[in-house]
Amino acid sequence: MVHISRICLRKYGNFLDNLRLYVRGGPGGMALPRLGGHGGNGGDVWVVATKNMTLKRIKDKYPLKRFQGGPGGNSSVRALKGERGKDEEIPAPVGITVTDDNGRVLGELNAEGDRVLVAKGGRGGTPYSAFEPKKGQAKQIRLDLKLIADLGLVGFPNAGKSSLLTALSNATPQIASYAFTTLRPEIGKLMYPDYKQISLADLPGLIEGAHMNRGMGHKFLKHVERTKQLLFVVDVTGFQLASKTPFRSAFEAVQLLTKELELYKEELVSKPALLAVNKMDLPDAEDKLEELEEQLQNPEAFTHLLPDDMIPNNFVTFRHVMPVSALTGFGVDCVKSCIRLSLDERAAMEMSTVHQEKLQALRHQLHEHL
Ligand SMILES: Nc1nc2c(ncn2[C@@H]2O[C@H](COP(=O)(O)OP(=O)(O)OP(=O)(O)O)[C@@H](O)[C@H]2O)c(=O)[nH]1
Ligand SMILES: [Mg+2]
Repeated sequence: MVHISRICLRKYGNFLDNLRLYVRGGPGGMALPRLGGHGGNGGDVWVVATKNMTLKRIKDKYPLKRFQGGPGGNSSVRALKGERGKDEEIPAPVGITVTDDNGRVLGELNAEGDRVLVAKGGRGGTPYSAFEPKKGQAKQIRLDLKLIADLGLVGFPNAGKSSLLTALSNATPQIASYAFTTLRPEIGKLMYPDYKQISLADLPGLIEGAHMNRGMGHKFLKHVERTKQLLFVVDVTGFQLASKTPFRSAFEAVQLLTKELELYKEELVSKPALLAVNKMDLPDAEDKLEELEEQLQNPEAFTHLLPDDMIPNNFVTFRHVMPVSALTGFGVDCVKSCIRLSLDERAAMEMSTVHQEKLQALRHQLHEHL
């Protein structure tokens, strides 16, 4: 009898698809009432699309997640007009929507160099403001990676990704027995009895060498970045692209796919991931599944099956390993529930982080007012 699902404990990945930051414009400089001098304006805070940046990198580089513009210079006898405060720039990845805490969109970063103003510096003191300098704007902002779907299907060609999407959702992608049937992402919606909807992106198949752009690899891998979680799909009987390329078992396929993602962008591998072992209707599928499960439990012991340079640095621990047949419908309901479970768990975890951060921000504000 086939195990319907094996739940593996997996540390939640550290891939980030959103990040909250505290930003504050610099305070305006002091005026000089005696000589009618103006204080300089405080510096602004900008989010700037920068090459090779990720949300995780912002968090690692700025653990406090607080950004402040420089203070405006005070007016003095030597310089009646105080200097303007220095602008603060937050480097962020391309493909980001910037919102404030109320969900209002402040701007989008669609290309390298795009900039969004998130907090204006305070005006320096002037005779018109009774020489009182102003504080800069202060707010929490949120950077959200623009996602194409909640989950993305990752697999070699012909694994049955499009067939699985068809079995799970209302989508009708093209299905065929030749490689690279899918060339553009197609999104399907998974409907649940409580009206919750989850989007699943059917992505083009990856091949060995995708990270070096083989088989339009980069274009395809880019889509994988833009989903919250990954649904790996492998053919339980293995895969061979062409008669001249090596045959890969399901275990090898999992590890080679992991390595391709890792070589493209290491963070991708830290996304929560599930594994659908497809084509369970084929002969010997149960024996092969058993072998795969054994190998996945102790992948280090089976690295000799992989080319030396294709052993992943970190093996993916799947949140669920789900045998399924997209053709007969076996296990499809289970895949659907596991997907829901995985996303709900992640959302609950994120919610508790947001609450903790809000609490921390309140404590901070209180401290500042004391
Ligand atoms: N026996 C069997 N065949 C399947 C199953 N799922 C898919 N197939 C067949 O496998 C072939 C490839 O299926 P697709 O769904 O197009 O595979 P894909 O992963 O989307 O392939 P690409 O788009 O080329 O990457 C088709 O001939 C399907 O009919 C299954 O559960 N059992
Ligand atoms: Mg396809």
